[in-house]
Amino acid sequence: MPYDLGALEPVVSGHLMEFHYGKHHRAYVNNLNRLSQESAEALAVGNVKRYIELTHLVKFNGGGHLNHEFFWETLAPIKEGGGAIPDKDSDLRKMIEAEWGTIEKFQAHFNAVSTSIQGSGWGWLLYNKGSHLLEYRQTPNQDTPADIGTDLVPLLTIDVWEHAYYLDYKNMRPTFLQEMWKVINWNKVEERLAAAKKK
Ligand code: MN3
Repeated sequence: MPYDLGALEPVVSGHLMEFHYGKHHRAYVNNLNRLSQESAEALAVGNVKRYIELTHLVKFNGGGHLNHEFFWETLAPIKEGGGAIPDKDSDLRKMIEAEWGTIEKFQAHFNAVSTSIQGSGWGWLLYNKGSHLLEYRQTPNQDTPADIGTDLVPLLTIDVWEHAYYLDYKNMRPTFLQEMWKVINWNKVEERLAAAKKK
């Protein structure tokens, strides 16, 4: 965790983070550890049927761990630069403007489409290594961008599972999404874009 649990206030309360990081994310990690051991045991005794069942659970809990780890690093406290929009001449800003016109229009698009995700999932800003363009995509449940395509490198994500906002925002997912831009770590997003282009 790159900051204290209360450091994202007033956008995300420490109380919510205690549950989201301390309970939900923790559960994915604990399940993943247990399941990898069970999988190894199933394979060792040649129980392929059980192994395949466990693989689905490994994918869900492993995705849950990876997505949350990536999400925490996508955020930063306001006093540590959270929400500070990238410079006009930065590569990231230019690429967002080429795709959506302005940062504000990109955020509005991201919020509108992420609001419409049915049930649980994640909204993503991705770099497409094939087209060399930025894309918005969404993943259901704990699917990761790797489940959509190997050319897609994640740059930014917001968790829209109900547990990500209910304690602070009740059922108001659109308000939660609007507020979250105040704690997006754009420096980190720029670093990820630079790294993705070198791959
Ligand atoms: Mn979550």
